[in-house]
Amino acid sequence: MKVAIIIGSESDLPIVKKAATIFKKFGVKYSLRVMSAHRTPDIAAEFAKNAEANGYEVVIAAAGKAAHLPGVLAAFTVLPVIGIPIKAAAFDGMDALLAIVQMPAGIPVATVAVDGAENAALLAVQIMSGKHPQLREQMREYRAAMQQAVIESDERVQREIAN
Ligand code: RP5
Repeated sequence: MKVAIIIGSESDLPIVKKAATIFKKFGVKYSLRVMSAHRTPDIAAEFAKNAEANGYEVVIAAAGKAAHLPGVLAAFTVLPVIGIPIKAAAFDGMDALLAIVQMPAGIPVATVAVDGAENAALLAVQIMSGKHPQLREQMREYRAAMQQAVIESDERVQREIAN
């Protein structure tokens, strides 16, 4: 079980580190590569064409500005592609969000929130859990831990602030 995380620029790295953290937690192998739909189009296309043969099950692609990377990768593979719009300078990530989410019919890209790397990784785990049932169990445990954290947060707030 292996996921590809592709970033359009090294400047996207701080955001996608959150996805890497999730994969480490779930014991999912991943590759993290810098490839650009505009600056290295041939490398990006070749990677996507070979991704399935190279054992990847899901591709995550993060890009900012005119964020064509997820769509271009999706055009060259039938693997599921998850796009992370990155908040770059000018439009608070709205530019990347629209570029990634508005795919033409036939080539879907599952788009998460702006800078939503954590959800991209969780969605990848959920997709792979169809083939790897142990991931589904881990996801249940992850949710239970999250629920517990919120309950504890509620208790803390009530104890320290509300009274
Ligand atoms: C996109 O342009 C990248 O994904 C990045 O988010 C943005 C800016 O890239 P740099 O100019 O920082 O390399 O292609």
